[in-house]
Amino acid sequence: MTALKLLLGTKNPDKAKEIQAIFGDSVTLLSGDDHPFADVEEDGDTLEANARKKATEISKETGLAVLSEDTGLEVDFLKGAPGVYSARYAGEEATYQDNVDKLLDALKGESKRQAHFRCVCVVVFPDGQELISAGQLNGQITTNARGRDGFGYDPIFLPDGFSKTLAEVPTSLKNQISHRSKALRAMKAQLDKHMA
Ligand code: ITT
Repeated sequence: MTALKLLLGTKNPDKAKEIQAIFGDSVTLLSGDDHPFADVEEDGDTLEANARKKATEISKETGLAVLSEDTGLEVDFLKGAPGVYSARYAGEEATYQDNVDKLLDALKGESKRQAHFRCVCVVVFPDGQELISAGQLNGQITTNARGRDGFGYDPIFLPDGFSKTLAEVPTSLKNQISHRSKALRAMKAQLDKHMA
């Protein structure tokens, strides 16, 4: 049986690497380098809306089945912020470091530091059919950044049950426990059913 082909509808190379590592050879992921697509404005109010919008628009543009995802870090003390605004928490052109600094500042002196990453994946097929899945990783925001692996908010995220941040553990371990791996594994199960 030939592997399912999906265009990876993300412009974030850090995410793309993780998705490739999690899916392995079980799905053939096509790249935006070979199938270019325009930027999609992420103006939805929810992770679901943004993931769906990205997959739908990129599928329409390319005529391919597309996997997109939207991820947010939801901090309890901040009533779920930065959430859907995680990429631009410190401004439109914010770097990972800017966002991390702003979040550490917002939680300065605060002992309530529970948070979770939530990832929503959407696959849209050229005929408009759609599959959706989600994954969550619970943890705490540290008081300072630790570690060099991972990306985004990983250096300040301590998963429950771990004494190291997501940036201090090997990416292979992050990919076993992460919000993204949970959402992608759930998506893979749906894809297998869909293709059967
Ligand atoms: P695409 O929309 O092109 O996929 P993006 O970087 O805009 O890429 P998101 O809106 O989903 O993607 O990501 C929001 C931000 O959340 C992202 O820029 C990172 O700062 C952060 N983020 C996402 N996944 C993360 C992870 O696994 N670990 C740490 N931070 C993460």
